[in-house]
Amino acid sequence: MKVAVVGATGLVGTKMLQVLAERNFPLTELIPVASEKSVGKEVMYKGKPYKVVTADTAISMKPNVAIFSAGGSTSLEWAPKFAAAGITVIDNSSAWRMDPTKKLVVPEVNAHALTPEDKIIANPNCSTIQMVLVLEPLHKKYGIQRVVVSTYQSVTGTGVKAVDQLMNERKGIEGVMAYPYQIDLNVIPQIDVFLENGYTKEEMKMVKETTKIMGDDKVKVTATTVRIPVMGGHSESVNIEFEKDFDLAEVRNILAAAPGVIVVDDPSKSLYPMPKDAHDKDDVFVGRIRRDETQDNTLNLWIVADNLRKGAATNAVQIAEYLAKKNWL
Ligand code: A2P
Ligand code: 11C
Repeated sequence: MKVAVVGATGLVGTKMLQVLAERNFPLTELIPVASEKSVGKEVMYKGKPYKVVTADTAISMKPNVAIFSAGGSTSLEWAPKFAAAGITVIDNSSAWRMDPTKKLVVPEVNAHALTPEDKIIANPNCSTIQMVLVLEPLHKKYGIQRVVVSTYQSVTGTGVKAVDQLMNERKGIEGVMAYPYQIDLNVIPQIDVFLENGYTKEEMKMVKETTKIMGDDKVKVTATTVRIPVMGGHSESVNIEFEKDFDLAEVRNILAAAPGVIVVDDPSKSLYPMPKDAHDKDDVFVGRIRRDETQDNTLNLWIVADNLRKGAATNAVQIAEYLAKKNWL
């Protein structure tokens, strides 16, 4: 299987190479793709160097699948060209997510929606992926009516420039700013741009993508997304109102059995998920599971995952694994 990684020199692209290698994806040839300025540079895969090529050259090399993480405009321009050449595209940008003709996939939740005809498949936003993995098994059992989520998001979600900003601020060095404000010793209640309704684009991604992935517009989501000076993963405080009542022990059992989810929840030992522990892990961690005592049928919990792993690279590679297993690539 020939695999192109478009954006192979970026933060998520680098993680994709790492995840493909770790999971032993059935890859016979790697085609790393980046912008013109990076052509000829080398990226490492399983200890061997591979030369970066342009998207045009990659198409002529006829990969079976191209995993994109090179930004929305590159995806809008290049994904249709790859697809027209018969190459399946898995795209990590927001370019195609809400296009009704494209599937938005978290394999544990809706891989069944995929068909061999899907040539451009969208990978959801990181903060959405980790939340739906936990919501889906509970929705099946108790029927979710409403979700109120507040996020605590890692600077790695913004990219290298933001990681540099945090590290420079920590060392007292002046440098490029990824955010309009200092992030070290601060909290910024804005992720991405503001929209006309007063919410940010990140907040509305969580609202709309959740409904599309779960395939049920009865699941209402309202979100506040916040950047914090943390590396390693995104955290989420989630309040979930169900149609039916639940038993807390049963909720824990459902989550413990859910694919890709690990329950870390022992208040007596101060055990709960933290981004420091989720870093470089493929799983989604859930804890602080407790009843909301102010309202019937309502649960509070805390979700943490590495946003570059399950939130981006791992989810995209899992989609590719599913397609490979079906012999659709
Ligand atoms: P390059 O390193 O040559 O700029 P990040 O999200 O971390 O900023 O990474 C973006 C990734 O997308 C990089 O690998 C970048 O390559 C790549 N990229 C940007 N523009 C293009 C393009 N037109 N074609 C292919 N890759 C691109
Ligand atoms: C962040 N969630 O943490 C964003 C990054 O739509 O894939 C990912 C943006 C996206 O800043």
